[in-house]
Amino acid sequence: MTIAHAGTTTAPVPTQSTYQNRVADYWNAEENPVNLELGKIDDLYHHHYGVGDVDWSVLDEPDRARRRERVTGELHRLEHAQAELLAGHLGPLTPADRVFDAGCGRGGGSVVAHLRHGCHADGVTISAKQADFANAQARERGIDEQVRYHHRNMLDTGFTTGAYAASWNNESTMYVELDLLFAEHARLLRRGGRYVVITGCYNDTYGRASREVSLINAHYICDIHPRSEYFRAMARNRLVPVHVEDLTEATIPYWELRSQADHLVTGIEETFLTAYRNGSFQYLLIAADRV
Ligand code: SAH
Ligand code: GPP
Ligand code: MG
Repeated sequence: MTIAHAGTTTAPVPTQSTYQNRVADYWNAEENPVNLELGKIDDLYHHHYGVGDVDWSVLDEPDRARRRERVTGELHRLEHAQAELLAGHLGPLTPADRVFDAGCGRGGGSVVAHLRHGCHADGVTISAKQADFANAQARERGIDEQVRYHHRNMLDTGFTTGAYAASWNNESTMYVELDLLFAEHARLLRRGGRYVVITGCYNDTYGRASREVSLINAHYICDIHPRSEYFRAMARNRLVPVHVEDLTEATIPYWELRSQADHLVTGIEETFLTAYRNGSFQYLLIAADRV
């Protein structure tokens, strides 16, 4: 096992499949303005969507450049609110506690959790480029002693058993088999530790995956799970839900604004809106206790 010091650590990744190599390629190459332009605002780089009501007055701004800037700021505010919502379910935590950010992207979520709780954080991403980027950000903030990012497989982290008071997946469960993922969280969390997931899942009451869900899978190279599978896999892995929240209604305004942000759209916006509106897809938060 490689011990974490300042800078990215890369452990051998024996379980990495061809699929996981393709996922890593996607994230090593990813440079969407919708992520980089938002992150630049306050150096919190998120790879997740937003929640909450939109301030629609941003679209009334007459000056084109200023309008773009305000739309960018508004989308970032909503993505940040999502990260704070998740971090609020991790606690209570102290600066002595350690948290695990599974599928950490460019690192924003671990920074938010650290700033809120003072805790130590270990973020893991399958993309070496993301881990390097996130570690550079932590150094610039002067929090690299407490917040560290690792280029590893979240299914097989090599971290210490029982060392974590809380852990989470923010929009990263659709890349892995849930049983393997939850087994690793259950191993890392101490008894009574908290696990939180925010994810897009397909709705079992609709039936199987809709056309829109399949389009989202193709767009991101992922495999969205049905809602039911989360609860089955948690029950099999000593994770007992304590709070479940359907965030679908809360995320739709973000997508409505994003679909009108000509300078930021990626082309997937209408698919998300259709998927949420036709009832085939849900945005879900689950908080669970490790028993
Ligand atoms: N949680 C972050 C990023 C979500 S994007 C945020 O909210 O901003 C999805 C992330 O999952 C990417 O960083 C990708 O590298 C990571 N990921 C996908 N499969 C992974 C795996 N097997 N192990 C570690 N990270 C993985
Ligand atoms: C968010 O990342 C997207 C994912 C992690 C994959 C799919 C998520 C679902 C809920 C289905 P991003 O911020 O990089 O996406 P985008 O570039 O579209 O903003
Ligand atoms: Mg994004």
